[in-house]
Amino acid sequence: MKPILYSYRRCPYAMRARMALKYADIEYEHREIELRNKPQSMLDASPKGTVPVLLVDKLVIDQSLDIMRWAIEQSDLDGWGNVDDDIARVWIEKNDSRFKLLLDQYKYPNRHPGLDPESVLNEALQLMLLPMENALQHSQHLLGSKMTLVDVAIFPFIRQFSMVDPERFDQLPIPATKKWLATHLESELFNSVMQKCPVWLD
Ligand SMILES: N[C@@H](CCC(=O)N[C@@H](CS)C(=O)NCC(=O)O)C(=O)O
Repeated sequence: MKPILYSYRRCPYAMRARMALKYADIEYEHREIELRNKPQSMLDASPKGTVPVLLVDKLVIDQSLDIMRWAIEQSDLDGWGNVDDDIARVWIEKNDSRFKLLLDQYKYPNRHPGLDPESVLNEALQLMLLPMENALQHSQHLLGSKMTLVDVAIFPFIRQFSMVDPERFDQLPIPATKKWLATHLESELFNSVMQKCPVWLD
């Protein structure tokens, strides 16, 4: 049986998982869900109710990074997994914790009426975007001359951040980061995992 992926098109965690599965050339059954109406079969497999969830026979992988790692264990022709684990962890943890929080604050200002979006943007710059710019001024990808799972894990979140206020993002002094983002946005890999799929019903 093919693996099954429960996914949501616009979810950045699901995007990174789909990109890794595609990269590793893994055939799977795609089950597009609605976050407001999650299929019972997904909740039975993973009661925490977040996407992505990958089912491989009896194995349930319900963290996006674990799905990425599983995918590149199957096939890793371009060496996405050849990284210094400590450096990779620092980037990804920063993205998934503090930067994700700032992203949500920036994206949903109505839910955070006490916060000034420009201050949130500035915090995100200091925390994530300027360190990325520094790295990308020196090399084409975050960890050097080759793309790795770190670039792919982080890219969907930077994309989402850039889309909150594209004009404001355009003004930021981060040319190398914008180029990195544009390269990912234009990539066949990304575009191939963004096709619209009908919603799966149990
Ligand atoms: N740590 C999880 C986070 C996944 C996550 O939070 N996904 C969101 C969608 S982007 C979700 O499913 N949220 C549940 C909901 O909104 O009900 C992972 O890396 O897979």
